[in-house]
Amino acid sequence: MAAVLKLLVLNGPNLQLLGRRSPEIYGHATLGEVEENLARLARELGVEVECRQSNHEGDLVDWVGSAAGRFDGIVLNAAAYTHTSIALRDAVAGAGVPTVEVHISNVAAREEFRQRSLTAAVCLGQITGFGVAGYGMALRALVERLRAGAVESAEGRDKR
Ligand code: CA2
Repeated sequence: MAAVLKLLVLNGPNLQLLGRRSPEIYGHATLGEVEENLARLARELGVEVECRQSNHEGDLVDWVGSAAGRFDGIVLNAAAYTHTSIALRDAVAGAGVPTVEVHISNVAAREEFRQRSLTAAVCLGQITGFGVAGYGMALRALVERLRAGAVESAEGRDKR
């Protein structure tokens, strides 16, 4: 029997403020609520999910870097590091763990500096502008791809 898929959800700087400031941009749900909803969705999908948040670039780089062999996929909202971090892009590319980039707001419709993502090109794809529902969309997309064998799970990578 195939192992239960394990997905890592990473949130970057200032996302601990979700639901507490700027609701017109980021909505009313708190990060805790987003994580609870993802845990519920994971149970529905029959997968495991682990959620982490950090304001520190190095934490995100370390977590992505150590995901290989432990997680089958990553949902990544790197927040402002999306637009600045070559280190995070290199970590995503180097880990070889299928990653979906998420943005709560529609970054394409915001300031010019938000319209460049350093990480998107090394991700499977990007979901932006659907509010916090984007996290669930990303989780479903990853699970679908992994189950279809379109991308390799940690189990498959370990057997290589
Ligand atoms: O839309 C997104 O998800 C972003 O990744 C959010 C980042 C921003 O820098 C990106 O350009 C787009 C900002 C996260 C800060 O989160 C806050 C939440 C509530 C109040 C203030 C900040």
